Amino acid sequence: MSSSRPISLMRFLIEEQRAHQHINADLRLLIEVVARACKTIAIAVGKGDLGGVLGEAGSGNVQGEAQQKLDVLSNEILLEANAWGGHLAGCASEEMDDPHPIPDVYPKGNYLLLFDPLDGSSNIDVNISVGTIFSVLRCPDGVTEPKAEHYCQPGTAQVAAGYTVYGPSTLLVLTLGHGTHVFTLDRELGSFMLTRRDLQIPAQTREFAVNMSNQRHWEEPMQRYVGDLLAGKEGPRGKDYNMRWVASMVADVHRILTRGGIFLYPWDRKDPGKPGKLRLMYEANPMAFIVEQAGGRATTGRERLLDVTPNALHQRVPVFLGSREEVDEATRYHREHDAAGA
Ligand code: FBP
Repeated sequence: MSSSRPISLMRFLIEEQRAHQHINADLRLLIEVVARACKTIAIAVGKGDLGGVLGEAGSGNVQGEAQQKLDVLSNEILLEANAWGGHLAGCASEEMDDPHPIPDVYPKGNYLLLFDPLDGSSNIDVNISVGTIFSVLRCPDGVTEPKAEHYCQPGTAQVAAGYTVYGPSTLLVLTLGHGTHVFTLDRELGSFMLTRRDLQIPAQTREFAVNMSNQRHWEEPMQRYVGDLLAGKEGPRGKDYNMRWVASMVADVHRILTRGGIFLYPWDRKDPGKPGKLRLMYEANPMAFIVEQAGGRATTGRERLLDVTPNALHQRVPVFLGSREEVDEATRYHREHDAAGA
């Protein structure tokens, strides 16, 4: 970044709006409101036990998962912040079965916001980085009370996507379809400041991220692909690979955006009825948009993730994303397997 003082998120958005037609006042306001909500979540996360926010909430979500107190609190913070701004027609969350309508007392807007309010829930109580992931779609014309089917748009329809990492520093990573940019929260100023513009993921890598404990449940091409990584320079890939797995998607993806790598959460036989663990609409699609805008690649192992036609708000999908040549290689193993009709 040049020696000049970093610019704020607000100034960045205003300049994007002036320079390009892909952002208007409503979308700019929406991004600023989400960023402000993430600042509030960052404070709660930072308080930890002192704020009484650790541990389970005693309730479950539509995924059948036990909700953490911070899942529920972060969800409420995002709902409250986005209710009155007039930029949304509705929002949907990992923590809510159905879409959340904008209360009638407030004006409605043209955008739909989808979010995973607190990603990496299993890491909350052990002080490992967690985050918030969000995706923005247009509300279909003429729809005033958006239902789940109105949110089910392919990832290519996203107009913005981002994630916040609550780690040693709080980072907001954002794309509006014109590159991927990183903002660091200046805790003194209370503002997100632009610290990396137009991030580019290295095309090649020697690092992979996967939960290896699921290996025995993987299908053949996935077994062979990871087997060849582990075989290192003596194997068909001819180079040694290192492994990392934080088990917070935001942290694993941010590492990959910063220095390259491949993130893998494939389908497995552990629960054959489930097409994967991660959710398409508010985990896989926003991350795929961010990664592609940073020169990376994102597939299901077989097809481009952003081209997947959603059929349910909380549907799950296999995820392969990161350095484009490595994701192409992993996808090639699966497509050749299918072509061989094995
Ligand atoms: P949530 O915490 O939002 O449910 O997200 C799912 C997640 O925690 C991802 O962040 C992470 O990549 C993955 O699950 C970890 O899965 P596992 O515990 O199977 O390694």
